Amino acid sequence: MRQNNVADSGAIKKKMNGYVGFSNYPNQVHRRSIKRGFNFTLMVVGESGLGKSTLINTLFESKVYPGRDDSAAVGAVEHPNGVEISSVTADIQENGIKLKLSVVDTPGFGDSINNEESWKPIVENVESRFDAYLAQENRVNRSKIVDNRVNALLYFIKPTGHRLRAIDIEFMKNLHTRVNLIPVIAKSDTLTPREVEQFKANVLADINYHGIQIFKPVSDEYDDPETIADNKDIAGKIPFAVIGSESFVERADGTKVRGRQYPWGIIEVENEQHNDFVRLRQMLLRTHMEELRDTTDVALYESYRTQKLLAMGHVQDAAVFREFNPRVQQEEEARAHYAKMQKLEAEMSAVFQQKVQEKEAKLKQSEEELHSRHKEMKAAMEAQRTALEEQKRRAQAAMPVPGTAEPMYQTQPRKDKKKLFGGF
Ligand SMILES: Nc1nc2c(ncn2[C@@H]2O[C@H](COP(=O)(O)OP(=O)(O)OP(=O)(O)O)[C@@H](O)[C@H]2O)c(=O)[nH]1
Ligand SMILES: [Mg+2]
Repeated sequence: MRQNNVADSGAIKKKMNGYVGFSNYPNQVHRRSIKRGFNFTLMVVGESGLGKSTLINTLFESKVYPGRDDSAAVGAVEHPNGVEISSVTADIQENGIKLKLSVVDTPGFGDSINNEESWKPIVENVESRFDAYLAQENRVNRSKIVDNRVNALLYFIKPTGHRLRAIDIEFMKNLHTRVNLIPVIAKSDTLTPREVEQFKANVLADINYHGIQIFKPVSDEYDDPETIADNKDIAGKIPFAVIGSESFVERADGTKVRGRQYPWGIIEVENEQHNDFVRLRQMLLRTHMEELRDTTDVALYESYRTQKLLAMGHVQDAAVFREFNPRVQQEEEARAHYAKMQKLEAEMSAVFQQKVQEKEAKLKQSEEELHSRHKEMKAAMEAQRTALEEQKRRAQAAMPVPGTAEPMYQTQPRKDKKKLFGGF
């Protein structure tokens, strides 16, 4: 069932099954994001028939975390620049944090007469999203900015098993300063595991040779060992070898999983031994979502904006303007990221300390209250005891002394009493 063929439907309703996990990472979440929710836009591009639409459906329908189903979704369609581009959108809410996930599907290229400029409509689309954002930034009321900038672009590479083709290199070179480029090897089930490894190496070599910037998870010395290991693992999988499937296959143990059936066996989408789909999804939606958004905002968009303003004849402060140098930029991003983390940490520790102080003050207060209550009760008991002792003493005094018949004191005879009051 093809679900994102939206040329005429107008809207797609989609459900993101299961628990995504983006809210699990406190360092991924700005306070602003918590309050208003945030957007994440993923775009898929590549030659026709490489499984882009299939992968999108796989992504939306795969269970990220089995056993939970807590999302509702709305759909959207876009037609910027006249390119038939459709997007599938899901509104996901997790732990009170809202995420609007949009996956933009583009029609495959490679089948048109003019292949040389197949990247053009994509660049135009990506830039038009920057323009839309820029226009909103320049408005007086900036409180309701809609952010549809592309945060990551999956570029589908044909599984030839050889090297990158000219069309791939051309595309990536034209896009790498505009988007977080994530190359994936399409339909990786058509290659053997050995071929996949070799092909990955060739692709990476070509990417390096041509100076193409791709998105790579980078660790710094402040990351915890687990994150460092995770980043290394993810980085080692690039370019991700993926498979997509919209149907289920039966495993030897009888369970049904998303995958592809072959005469010799099955390939499972969500099996890390079979392909890198799970790792890719993890990186996009969990571990590196915030980093991808940050890079889009502070590096890619900023550099576009600077160029645009310069082209429009604005004189830019030399301190603000800098040549686009990916390495310098990366270092700056790392520094900015570190500063952000430090700030976050300081904020968190301040909040923590405040909470501790409040707790301590409260404890102290209730301790004091207890103490004074204790004192009051003690005084009351003391008073009661004195009173009782007084009573006891009097009662003892009233008792006849053993051995004498006479009481110790006598009441006045009645007639005296009368006499006493007689005068009134
Ligand atoms: N072997 C294999 N086939 C796949 C895979 N993913 C998709 N296909 C098949 O490839 C064909 C094309 O898939 P689509 O998802 O329509 O490809 P597309 O990239 O969206 O193509 P366009 O929309 O024309 O650009 C379909 O028959 C899919 O079933 C995969 O991972 N492995
Ligand atoms: Mg398609």
